[in-house]
Amino acid sequence: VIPGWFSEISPMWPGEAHSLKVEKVLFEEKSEYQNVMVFQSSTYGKVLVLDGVIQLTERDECAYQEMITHLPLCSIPNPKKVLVIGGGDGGVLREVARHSSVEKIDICEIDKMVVEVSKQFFPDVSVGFEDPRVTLNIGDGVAFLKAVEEGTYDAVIVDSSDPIGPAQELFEKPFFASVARALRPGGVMCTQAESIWLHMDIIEGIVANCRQIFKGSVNYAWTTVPTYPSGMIGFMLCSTEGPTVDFKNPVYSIDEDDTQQSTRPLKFYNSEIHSAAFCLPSFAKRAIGSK
Ligand code: AAT
Repeated sequence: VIPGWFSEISPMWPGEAHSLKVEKVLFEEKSEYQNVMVFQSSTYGKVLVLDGVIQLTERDECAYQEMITHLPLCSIPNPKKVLVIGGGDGGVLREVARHSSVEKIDICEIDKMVVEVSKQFFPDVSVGFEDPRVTLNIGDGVAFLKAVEEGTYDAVIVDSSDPIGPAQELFEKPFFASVARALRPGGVMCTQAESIWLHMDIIEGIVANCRQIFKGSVNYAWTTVPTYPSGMIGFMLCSTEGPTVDFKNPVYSIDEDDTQQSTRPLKFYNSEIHSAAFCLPSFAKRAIGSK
């Protein structure tokens, strides 16, 4: 450990640790679920850390939040009801709110301290909570989904932390089954699906589970996020039986019709990068396959 630097050390990426220079620790407290820390970095703005793992930095959060949101929402026409699991910082809500077709945005985050800390230190991210279409539920996403009426949502976005800690069940088959149940026919799920450089075993497990549960399309996409382990992170995109969803060819071009364009233009996502996100390196293509 280098003094004055934050190093992201975890058994999920043994033998490596990305480091950021710390200007000042702004917050550190233990919540009911995890250790919550915010620091000012020298070059990535403020950083949110849960149990020693970077969840977002001000500089590169756009690459994650825009992709995890617009990949699913631009793949279907006129999404109306959207559920976010996790995502207590509000960044995914901010992105969902760009879609003028959306009428209702539910979010279920397990840890209210994440919401409070985001409102205090990350106003440009937590701005997502200000949209009147948003209803915040504090609780476990697994339990929340079990209580949802069948066929409620057009899209479910799982903005989850890594499968060590409170998010473990969000990577398991029963959870995917309740997501599929909560979706309308031809509805879509996008879930945080880790790195092809570090977690091919986890990804293969997610893919196998999703192929069994989701009878529509099942595709892996990815984006670059410099402050996430290995500098990239992937998403699992799935659709339920019903109208076919062709994830690789978006049906909606938000880049041209962005209701919030004037306040905060999209920094990362566009239709070209949407399609490109599904192109996989050969080793990943062999392991994941395509359908
Ligand atoms: N948008 C920031 C990126 C995240 S946040 C993941 C969120 O999921 C956290 O706020 C965490 O409290 C919440 N969470 C974890 N488990 C549950 C659960 N069971 N139900 C509801 N919410 C939950 C993800 C960063 C990925 C990091 C990659 N290394």
